[in-house]
Amino acid sequence: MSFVIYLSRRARTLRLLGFAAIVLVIFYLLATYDKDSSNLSNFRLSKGLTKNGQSSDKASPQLVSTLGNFEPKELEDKDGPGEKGAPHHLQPSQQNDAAQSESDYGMNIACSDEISLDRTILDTRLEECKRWDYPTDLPTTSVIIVFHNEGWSVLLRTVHSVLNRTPKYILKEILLVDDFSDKENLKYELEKYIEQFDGTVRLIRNTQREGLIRTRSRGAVEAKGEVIVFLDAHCEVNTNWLPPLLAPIYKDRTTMTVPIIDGIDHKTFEYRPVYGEDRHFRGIFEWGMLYKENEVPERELRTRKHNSEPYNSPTHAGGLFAIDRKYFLEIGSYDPGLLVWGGENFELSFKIWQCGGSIKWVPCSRVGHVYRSFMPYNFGKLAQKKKGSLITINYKRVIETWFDEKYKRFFYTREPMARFLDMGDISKQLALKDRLGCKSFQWYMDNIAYDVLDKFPELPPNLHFGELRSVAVGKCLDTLGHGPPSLMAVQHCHGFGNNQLIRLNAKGQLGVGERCIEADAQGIKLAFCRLGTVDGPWIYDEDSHTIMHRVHKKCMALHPQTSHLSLMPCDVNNAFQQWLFKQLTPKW
Ligand SMILES: [Mn+2]
Repeated sequence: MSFVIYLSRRARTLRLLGFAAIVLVIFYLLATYDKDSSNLSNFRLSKGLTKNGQSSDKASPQLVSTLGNFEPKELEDKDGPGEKGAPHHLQPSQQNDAAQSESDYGMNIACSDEISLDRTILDTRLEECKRWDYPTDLPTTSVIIVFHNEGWSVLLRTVHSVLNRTPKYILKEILLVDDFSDKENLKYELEKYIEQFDGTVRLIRNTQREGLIRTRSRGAVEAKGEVIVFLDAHCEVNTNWLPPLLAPIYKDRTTMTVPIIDGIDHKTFEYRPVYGEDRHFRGIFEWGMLYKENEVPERELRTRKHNSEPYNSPTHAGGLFAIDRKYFLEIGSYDPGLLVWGGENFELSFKIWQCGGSIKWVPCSRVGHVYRSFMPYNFGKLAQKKKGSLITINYKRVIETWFDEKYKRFFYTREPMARFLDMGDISKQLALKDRLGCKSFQWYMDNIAYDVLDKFPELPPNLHFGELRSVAVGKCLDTLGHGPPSLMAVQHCHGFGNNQLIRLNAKGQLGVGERCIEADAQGIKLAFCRLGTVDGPWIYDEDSHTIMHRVHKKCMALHPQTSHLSLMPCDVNNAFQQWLFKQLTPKW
């Protein structure tokens, strides 16, 4: 019985497949018929267009049973170095070039140079992503790529991947904005190279170094597309990456969309996903304003019908996103008082959410990004005259503009030296917030970033912060710049804070930066703070100057000979167990 059913099902399936094959052949013939007269020829189109090219109502993407309307007709298939996103390894004789380019660029340009600018990469999308039909009258788009002394082949592979994987009629232009590079090949040679693209690739240059943030804002002003997409200059866009980013903006122009980022290895240029399959993440932050990601909460996932649909995110990493150009300018683009780089992702996120817009991450849009080993250039003149850490100055501007008082306190608890920083004048930002009628930060925390406090709870105030100096040797507790888990040490007290800026909060947590100080049998250690907790085991006695571990009932002690730090039975008269918190004053 079941065998018979199996046979008849099989026959039906075969008939269906045959029919589908014939339809596909007809479709192919139709679609390729007017190849040269149509910009759309690379893409299967075009349902739902009315005469003037406007959709009667702003259509939403539809999940269909066939291949989606913007999916490429044929799969890219090539062989060669780095094709299909495979890692490419140089010959041993090329190791010098590799090392040189890694120190010049923070990535192995010698390796990149051997890989085709038109290479194929892995399609990392969920299967379901291939079955979405998107509206065909999506807004025209400028892809804005800001660069400063980028490696030639990496920059141009970004450009080629966009040209190869974007519908021509939607791509208004690729706008390259040069932030005052001085590498020779990025001058005349680059201008000459892009001539082959007949104006689709446009190049403008700053006449002095402006930094990423201001250069992006300039790109937005100069762009001609209705939507702007910012990409870093070391990316490769994946199959059918743009329509999924545009569809939510087309539906609501106050929506900003963010692609899911894949990793491109900075040594081998291997293309690979950074997130586990079928798990969705979104951008959040901790109270020192470090960018973090969190698995998307159920509450958010439930709002969607299909697993490949976009979802709301409190913030984004900063480099890659799409936004309606006029909307971006209406909300003041980036705060022009922000310096060079850092914090601009938060500024834009808080502004968008609090002032009535939204941010969506889009699982069906994937873009590869090279994570560099280090930033291969300095900020030159941009960093001069500024006192203190540029990035913390930016954070201070952002939180002073967008946070409510309660949340500002958390930032200053986590970054106590920020109180001393000169953030400049934010009156224009506050006026903009007023003019746009923006909601409170509490509203944002309650409705959008409601998962932040699960991971990073409200911070108890610091009882003490500053250098933690050993009474016996006059040296300071120091992380040595190591990451956790690692042993803490004592070093000459330099007075700059940083790795020697220790905080003890009212719940016994001893912190340095975003890390915690804990103790085990090996000694006093820098450790990851337990997510979702702000307490700790430490008690500082202001009379005896000892730091006691409540659980082990022992005290933090310095070994007189080895300088090793460990827990020892408490002895209030032993100078090697006595510590003084010394509040720091800024040295800038
Ligand atoms: Mn980057």
